Amino acid sequence: MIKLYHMHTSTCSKRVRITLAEKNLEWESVHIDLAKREQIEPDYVKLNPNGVVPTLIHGDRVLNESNVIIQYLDEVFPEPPLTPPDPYDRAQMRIWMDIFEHRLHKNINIVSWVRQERYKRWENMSENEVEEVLNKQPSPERRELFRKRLANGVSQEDIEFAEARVADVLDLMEDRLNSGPWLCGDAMSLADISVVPFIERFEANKMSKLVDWVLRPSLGNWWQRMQHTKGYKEGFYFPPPD
Ligand SMILES: N[C@@H](CCC(=O)N[C@@H](CS)C(=O)NCC(=O)O)C(=O)O
Repeated sequence: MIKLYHMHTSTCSKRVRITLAEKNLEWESVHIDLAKREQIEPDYVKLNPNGVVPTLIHGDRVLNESNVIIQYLDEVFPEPPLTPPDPYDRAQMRIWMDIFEHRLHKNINIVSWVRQERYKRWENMSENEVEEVLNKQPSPERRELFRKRLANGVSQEDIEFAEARVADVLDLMEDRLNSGPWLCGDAMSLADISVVPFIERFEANKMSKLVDWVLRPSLGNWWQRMQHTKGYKEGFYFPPPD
């Protein structure tokens, strides 16, 4: 039995839903509402010590980290394979996934704070309430990140720097996709799945240059291809809870 703790709009949750759909796996949904801070409730933190989504439960096994979860799923449910057979291609796949999490996701998150108005989750709270929520954050890094953002905000300069770092990653992808339809190997892999949820986020964040496919035509073609995959069609969207 597979149970996924996720949020309908979360990019990391989408990675897992897309992989589950590609593999045609049945799963039970437990929706975690980040705006209501359900991710830092003590019962959930027992499953995910960082207080983030997603978390996957497979039988009695608990897994965190979306890129690790999708690698686990691909190993346990090998059909259809989403990892290239060649060890070098597999290494490249993991490098891409690392770039997507630690460069792309990290920088998108900075932009989303302003453009997706994430700061509004902290409005209309007294100083004590803010402090209480910060202290409930299980991860010291996230606690400090929120504390700094609430104190100093995110400047236009920060946004421009973050957007430029995302553009660097897209340039790397364009370069790679000039010589083949997928990021590594001959078929779609977990690397492609790991990044695809972010493309829609560029539009939502009004990062129009990043979705101007005249500037990056190979990436635009890849994006078209990805939207036609079973995983994307079935896993990207999840109905919001009532
Ligand atoms: N590296 C983690 C990152 C997870 C993460 O940042 N999840 C976001 C949603 S995409 C979250 O739960 N944020 C909670 C918050 O903002 O407090 C993973 O890939 O699973």
